[in-house]
Amino acid sequence: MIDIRKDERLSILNHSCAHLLAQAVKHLYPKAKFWVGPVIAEGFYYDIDLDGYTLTNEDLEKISKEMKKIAKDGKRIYREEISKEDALNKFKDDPYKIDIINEFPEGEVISCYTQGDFTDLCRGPHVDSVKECKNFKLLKVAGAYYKGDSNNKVLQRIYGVCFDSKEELEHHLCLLEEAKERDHRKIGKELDLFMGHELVGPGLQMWLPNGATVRYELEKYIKEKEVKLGYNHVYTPYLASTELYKVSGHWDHYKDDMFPTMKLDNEELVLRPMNCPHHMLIYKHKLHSYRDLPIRIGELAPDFRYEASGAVCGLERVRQMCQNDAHLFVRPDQIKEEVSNVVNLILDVYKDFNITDYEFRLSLRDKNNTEKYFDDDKMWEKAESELRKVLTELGIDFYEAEGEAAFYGPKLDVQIKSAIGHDVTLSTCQLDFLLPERFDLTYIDANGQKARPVVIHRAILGTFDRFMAFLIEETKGAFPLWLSPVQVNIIPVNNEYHLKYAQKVMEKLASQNIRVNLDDRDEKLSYKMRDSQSHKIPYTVIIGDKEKDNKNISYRLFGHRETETKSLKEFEKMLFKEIKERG
Ligand code: TSB
Ligand code: ZN
Repeated sequence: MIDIRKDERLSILNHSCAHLLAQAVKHLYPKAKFWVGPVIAEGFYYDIDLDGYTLTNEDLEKISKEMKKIAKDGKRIYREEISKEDALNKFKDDPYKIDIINEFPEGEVISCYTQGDFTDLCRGPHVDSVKECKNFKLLKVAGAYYKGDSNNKVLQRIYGVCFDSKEELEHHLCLLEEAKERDHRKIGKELDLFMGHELVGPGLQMWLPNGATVRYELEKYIKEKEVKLGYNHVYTPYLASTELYKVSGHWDHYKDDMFPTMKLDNEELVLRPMNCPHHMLIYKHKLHSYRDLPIRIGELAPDFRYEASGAVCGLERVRQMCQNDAHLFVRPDQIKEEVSNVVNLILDVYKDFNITDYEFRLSLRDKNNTEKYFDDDKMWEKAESELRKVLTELGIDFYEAEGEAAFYGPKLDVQIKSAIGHDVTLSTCQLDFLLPERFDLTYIDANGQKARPVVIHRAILGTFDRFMAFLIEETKGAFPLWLSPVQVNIIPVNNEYHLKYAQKVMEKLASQNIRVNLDDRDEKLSYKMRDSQSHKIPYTVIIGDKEKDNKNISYRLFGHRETETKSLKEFEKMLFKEIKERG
């Protein structure tokens, strides 16, 4: 989906359309007061004070009609530059604009744009005439606190988008519709994959049997891969003493993202937000020689983070998550090779899942934010330059983003876009010189001296939660065979004549660990066939007279109209091959 802000022409057009919206609202609601109307990735919005009135969809239609009328009139848009004093005078009845004007530094030029009977304070630039804004769509309206502060008044935020041509607008609206259809929350409900409940709370999802099956397969898949690459998996507790996080530095730099402490008698416990501290202790538990390194400790590990209730989103952003986590303890001379191995593992996994739309991001600290990031310039510079060097040498394209690092070090994040346009991190690989210091980790080097290892934190699938959200949106719920909750659905044409043989087929497949369902409901064949498709089951087997008499099966692949016939043996062989290859 296009990011409107990244296209100069579309930015100007959408910003002009926000003014057109404000003008129409002013016509229909003369008492309306306007706050700001910026361009966003999805188009534009305008925050409007309607004195407590909540706009309905019918209102949006009326506003839209008025906008069309104004656009048709085709008034020119004029720019005017005025002094602060004149601006204060001109907008004296509009407290929000006065607020903006007062924030202008003395002496700076203030510009206004006028179209017909409407003038708005604006830096510009704008298109020449309101006529250019005629291909727009108002998308929705929502409440938004003035200045984003929940102590303030709720304003009406109207969202819209504008294009140069009707065709471009329609194409964009089609994409939006498709994105809505792909939203993992919608598909998750339709396919019974996961659910939330208000009695459990925001950001706390329950994986239903279908979703749990997919997750179990993902867990097996990634664990097998990691074991082959020399990882050792552990289990560690989800709780720890607050002291652990004081040692690690989480207490100073990550406390706001954690659930509050549980105080019992003279103990203080906390739910862990990350697994690194536990893994540091596992490393420290034994003496290590330089020859033992790298040591790779992996865990499929539940973590708890106090995400804002407004920010949680289906499985994409949750408060309890399960990381596909590992910490690699390496010698400084092994950083390059181990980071490369992690990057290659990411690329290998992406190939298996056919993930092609992603970007590598080098996430750096914000030097001025000493609260969020551990304060040691030298350590940061070393870690950042090491990671940058490895990436450059690997020939990986990446962009840099300040303020996105972990508190303990810079990260190489893989960014993807969700269906509804969220930019989120899927995989991550992080370089850390700090935690080995804080936990006083050592190994014995080739000269028999104590030396400090470096830690690489990495999560390939990220969390199973977020990966599942991504996978649902990528596949639209039509999982590959090896992941499908139900792999084969058997439909007897007529229960009276074909059920017995159908049951036999089911038992045979089930005994070979194929996930199979027998649809023996007294419904029409066509209904059951449609139902099988809507549940996105990869193979639908049909058992009728021919199949029963010849002792074979006929099947239809998801999304196909043709039916193939095979002996049960051949069918099984084909399934095994496809499952094994995880194609
Ligand atoms: C990789 N200590 C490291 C670990 O060793 C760590 O915790 N890194 S992290 O903070 O970046 O989290 C790892 C991954 O978890 C992220 O890359 C992201 O894919 C996923 N993730 C983070 N927050 C959430 C959340 N609230 N919901 C779902 N997944 C999340
Ligand atoms: Zn970690």
